[in-house]
Amino acid sequence: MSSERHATLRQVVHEVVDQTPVFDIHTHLFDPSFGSLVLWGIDELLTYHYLIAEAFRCNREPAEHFWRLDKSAQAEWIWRQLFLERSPISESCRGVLTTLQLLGLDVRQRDLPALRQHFLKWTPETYTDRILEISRVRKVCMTNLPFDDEERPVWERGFQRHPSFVSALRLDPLLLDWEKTAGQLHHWGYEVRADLSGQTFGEVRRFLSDWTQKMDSQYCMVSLPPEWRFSDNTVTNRLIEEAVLPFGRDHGQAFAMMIGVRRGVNPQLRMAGDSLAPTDVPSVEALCAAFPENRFICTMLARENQHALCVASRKFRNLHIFGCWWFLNNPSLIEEITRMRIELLGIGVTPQHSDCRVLDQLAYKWHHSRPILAEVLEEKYADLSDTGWHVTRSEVERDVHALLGGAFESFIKH
Ligand code: HDL
Ligand code: ZN
Repeated sequence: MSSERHATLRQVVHEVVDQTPVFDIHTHLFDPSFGSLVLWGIDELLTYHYLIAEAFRCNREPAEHFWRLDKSAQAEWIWRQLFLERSPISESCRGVLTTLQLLGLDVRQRDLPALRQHFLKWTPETYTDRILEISRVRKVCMTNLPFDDEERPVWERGFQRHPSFVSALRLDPLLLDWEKTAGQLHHWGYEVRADLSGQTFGEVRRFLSDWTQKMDSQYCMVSLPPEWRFSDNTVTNRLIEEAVLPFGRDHGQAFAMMIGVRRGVNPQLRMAGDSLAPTDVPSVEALCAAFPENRFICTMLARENQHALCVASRKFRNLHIFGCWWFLNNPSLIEEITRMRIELLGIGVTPQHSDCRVLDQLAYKWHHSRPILAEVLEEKYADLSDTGWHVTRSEVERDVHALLGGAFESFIKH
């Protein structure tokens, strides 16, 4: 390909990827109506659990010293440990600075109190729209938990929904803590029994239907441990096969599985104390094969699982894979995984989601991921050009819209 054509292709691809609005298909963000559940601003950015884990490694103070501090003191401690006493070179630290830069703030003073002043002028509502605009994110999928005592009342009293926020119904307590959750469901009027007998599965399906309707949920989801196996005769699997999947077939709801988290390997770190392990891709293949009428969405936490998961998605058109999740959300791994996925799956994949917990993170997580996707796409389109197949700008726009949430929207559509 001529150097002029390559230069034009590069410019088109990077422009399109940079400007295409994103559907962020998995986050822990909330519609502004959720009040205190909406996390935003510099102190929340600095006390994101990724940074807590990194800061704890910098000294030997007892964990309780940190947990006793209030939010702003925690933020100041992390700012000192990770930004002042050593260069903020990790991806999580870089993200804080990218966000401040995109907000037009000057970090050269390294003055946290001065930086805090800039956040005083915002409200959750105005800041939400500002961050969505900076990030070019058109739609954000929340992680919604009817079992959360702070979140549930907001859904029960109802609220005016922000047009850019949609829901996903999170099922971890139902599928992974049935003993306790059965009691809660029974208290709410669902005739369920801890031993799964009687009308339990029908009543769980009624619960799923009620809350899917209340939230207008886009899909159901669960985070499964690395030990999960399709063939095990467990309460989790019986609830999946007898309740969640029949509900999914009857109501056109896809089922998302995020697999590989080992919760609380270091309890001292609280939410920052989770780790990972490789899981069993054949179990996902067996599920897709056994339930061809269901649609499955999947991401795995271990780098070691990524190639096999791509191949599984090649084998089953009812399996859509997504994201460079959590410990994979780093430039070197995003590039490796995205290149492999495009080579194996073409456009039928969702390369990235943000998993944001703090609203401001939308700005940096997409600002960091977009150029990586653009580099991979430019390389692949250049390879096509070398065969004589030259993509047009509108074809690049079509492909990038699909990769940034469009293909996912088609996949989950009823
Ligand atoms: O279970 C999940 O959805 C994970 O994404 C966890 O929330 C994790 O704590 C996280 O925030 N990852 O980015
Ligand atoms: Zn998450």
